[in-house]
Amino acid sequence: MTRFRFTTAGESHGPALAAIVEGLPAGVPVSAEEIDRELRRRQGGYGRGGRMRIESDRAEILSGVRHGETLGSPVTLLVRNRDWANWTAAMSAAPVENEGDDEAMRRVFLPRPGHADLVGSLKYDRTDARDILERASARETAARVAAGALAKRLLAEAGITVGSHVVSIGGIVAGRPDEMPEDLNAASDPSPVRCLDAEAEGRMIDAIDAAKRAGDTLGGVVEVVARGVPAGLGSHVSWDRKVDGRLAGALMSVQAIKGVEIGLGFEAAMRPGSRVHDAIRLDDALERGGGYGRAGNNAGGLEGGITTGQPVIVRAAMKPISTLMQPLETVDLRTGERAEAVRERSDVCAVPAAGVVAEAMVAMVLADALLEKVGGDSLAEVRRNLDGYLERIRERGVFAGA
Ligand code: EPS
Repeated sequence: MTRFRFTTAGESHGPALAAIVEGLPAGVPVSAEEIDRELRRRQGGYGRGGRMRIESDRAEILSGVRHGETLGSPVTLLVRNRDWANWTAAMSAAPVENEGDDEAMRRVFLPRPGHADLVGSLKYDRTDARDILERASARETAARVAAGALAKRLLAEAGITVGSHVVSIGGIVAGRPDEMPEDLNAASDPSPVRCLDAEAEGRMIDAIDAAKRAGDTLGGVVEVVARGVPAGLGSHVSWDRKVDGRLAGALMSVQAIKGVEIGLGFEAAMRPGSRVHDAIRLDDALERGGGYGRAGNNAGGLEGGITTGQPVIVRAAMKPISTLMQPLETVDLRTGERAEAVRERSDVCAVPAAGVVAEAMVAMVLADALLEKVGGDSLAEVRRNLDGYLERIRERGVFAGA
């Protein structure tokens, strides 16, 4: 990310998470309430564990916003961990007296297969895997969602919306609606698993209950849809400017994500080209496609690393959470003895929340690509540049049709 950048900091049970967001133009309306709405969406979903009953995530805006509008300067967001109150000694930045008390320090010597516990401990030369898992925890995604809310606001001001829904949980696959709802989140958010198929929703909930009883966890697939994306974001000219690669990288960086598909995805590899590629026609209906439309959208709104003007459709596959109440075999980091992995409080399934996190990541990649295309130091300038560009490609479409 070059134009819109963000970084996060903070441990899962430290005092707070923070995000610094750079590159927002001046004049973007921003409110803590709007960010908090996104944070609440991330906290929800059937299958979450005890932590979400402790937290009620709220963003404090520490810089970059004045009287409800961005200044163009870096925006700092802080999300406090309420659970910190229970961890002040175990996670103290300063040395504490009872450091030798492994239990009080909540030290972890039994790394969980699938988590960063073992590899992080090797790489950073730590014996207490708590030094690793605190940052590897998906709690960090709260900061991403807060930052993503700013990107979403910028995109909304430019006519671009980003929503998501759950495609599958634990192997139960939702039926696909004939047409995606225009306001995707309005349709998916009321579902406890953020699923558009009511019949599959019931089976997903049963599967989560069964996994919980068995001390197990479940993964799944989420889909993000971005609408109103103009044709021409990203570029074919260099590998690191392709929007599909940037989306895949951004989504794969989310905790527990193991795969990303765009449009038809892996299915495209099974079909002949005639049943994959989306025929081109002159079509005014695709408002931001420059007067060109398509017979379908198997490409997921991306060709040659450039957006086509059709909805951008990306799916991410989340593995099951690696903290199991019926733990797998592991090795004690102190003694090398065979042991059972640590049981920590955790979620049974966080797939519905992963959709919200995926929206944030997609929004930040698209905000970056939008600013790269049209530039602008103020929101008004971004809009003017975007309108000028859209007019130019529309003229071309009209010309081709004449
Ligand atoms: C999470 C908070 C964490 C976990 C979960 C995500 O809180 P705690 O560890 O205190 O229960 O519930 O993280 C994991 C499942 C993980 O493996 O790291 C959150 O805020 O999303």
